Amino acid sequence: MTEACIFDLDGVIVDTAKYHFKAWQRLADLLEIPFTEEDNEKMKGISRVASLDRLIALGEKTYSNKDKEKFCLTKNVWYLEYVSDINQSEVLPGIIDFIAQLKKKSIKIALGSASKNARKILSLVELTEAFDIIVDGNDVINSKPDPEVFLKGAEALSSSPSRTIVFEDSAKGIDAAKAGGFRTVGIGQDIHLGHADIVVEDLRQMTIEDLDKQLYI
Ligand code: B16
Ligand code: MG
Repeated sequence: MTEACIFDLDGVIVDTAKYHFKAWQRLADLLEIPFTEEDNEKMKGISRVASLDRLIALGEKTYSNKDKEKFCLTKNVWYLEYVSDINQSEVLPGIIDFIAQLKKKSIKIALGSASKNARKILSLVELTEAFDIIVDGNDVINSKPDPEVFLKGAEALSSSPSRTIVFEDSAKGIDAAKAGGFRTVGIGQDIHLGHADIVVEDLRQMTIEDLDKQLYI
């Protein structure tokens, strides 16, 4: 039934969401802006620039464009420092086996990430070759919750959104996939992802047959 699967990167394929949080937390501390894990949850899936705007709004501060550019650059330097020596052990549970299942069934696979570092991260965890198509933050104009990143992926794979599953760990990512007419699987907690078609903790024990049964009723 499923023609293709599109995976988000940070928080779905790789456990890098925690490093984005760590880097934003460090910037928030520097700017003396109160920032919690709950605030970070709302920044998941959105672009670097949009995330910074959100952080600044939390602190009720205003900065020049030049300063904002500098803050984005600094956050990214810290993020890259945190991920510099990650390896396949940071790939999230069940992902490698689930991708193998899809390959066996000749179901096409795309990456749909807001991150401009996506290709670097995939290379560090040795998963670049697993994807038929990679669409990331460098390839889109509109960031999630706009569906552009997923629609581009589906178009490149020649799959119809209604027969394509999007796997996402962020509420904004689920919004984006739904806006594009995709089937959605939330990876994480129901409290944040309750609007997805299905929510699971991770992809351990998951089969594509199970998903087909649950998603196409
Ligand atoms: P970068 P995803 C998103 O990746 C992250 O969830 C989000 O926290 C981050 O700010 C965004 O990428 C931009 O990332 O600064 O590396 O370009 O979850 O869509 O794979
Ligand atoms: Mg994510």
